[in-house]
Amino acid sequence: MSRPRGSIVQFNWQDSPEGREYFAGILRRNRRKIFGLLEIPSLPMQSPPDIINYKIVLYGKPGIGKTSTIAKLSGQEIPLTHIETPGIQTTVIYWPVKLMSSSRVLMFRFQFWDCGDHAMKKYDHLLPVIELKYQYYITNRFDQFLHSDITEQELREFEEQWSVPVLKIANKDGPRLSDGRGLDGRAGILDVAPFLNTLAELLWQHEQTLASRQVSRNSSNSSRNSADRRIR
Ligand SMILES: Nc1nc2c(ncn2[C@@H]2O[C@H](COP(=O)(O)OP(=O)(O)O)[C@@H](O)[C@H]2O)c(=O)[nH]1
Ligand SMILES: [Mg+2]
Repeated sequence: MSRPRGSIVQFNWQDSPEGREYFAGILRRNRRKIFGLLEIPSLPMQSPPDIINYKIVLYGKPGIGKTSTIAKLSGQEIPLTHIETPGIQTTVIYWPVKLMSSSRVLMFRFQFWDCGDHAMKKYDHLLPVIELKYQYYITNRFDQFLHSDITEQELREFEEQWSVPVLKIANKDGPRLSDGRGLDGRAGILDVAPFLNTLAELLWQHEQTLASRQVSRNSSNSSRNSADRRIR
């Protein structure tokens, strides 16, 4: 049974003094920093968090907003028109979160894979063999819907009916910096925080469930083993 959203991860932490200190590591001169494959953010020295790696593959029909979603999440400008994504583009997004229970900070490192239409067709034999650990459904264009068009209730019903968590996003550029040097990184972080906090929370929750199943399997194995020993 999944716990309600926001009960594992502190959803407003990015706006607190401590949160700002960690989020400063993913900003450079007030814009979102672009990370190379081997780069890591500078982190507060006194308590460096564990880094948790995930590969997130976005797939779906052309023009539905995969590239725009990654642009929004990484603080880059949204493409105004649909241009076919060449090959497979990867983008690294670091996202620190604070857990409710232990006050532990975790640094998620999401490596987003944006599969272009051509690459998708060319390598579609790969999809069944990529081991998809978890599947989520992303719904975008939330900037265009009036709130009454799709209610939270309908989203929750969809999640229950299909047993898949839904993440929603509005791929629309946030405010620009006053000197015109691009998008305001901090404002962008607040915009995407509900999405990335939810993603981190879902993954953390799934991992905890797997780990506890493993522990109970191990302990039932070890009690069976000790019973075996007693019988012998
Ligand atoms: N208004 C609005 N437009 C969006 C949104 N997401 C994507 N788009 C637009 O949809 C078009 C196609 O998106 P794109 O990311 O290139 O699709 P892809 O082929 O799945 O990568 C782009 O022109 C975007 O501006 C959204 O959430 N809101
Ligand atoms: Mg694309």
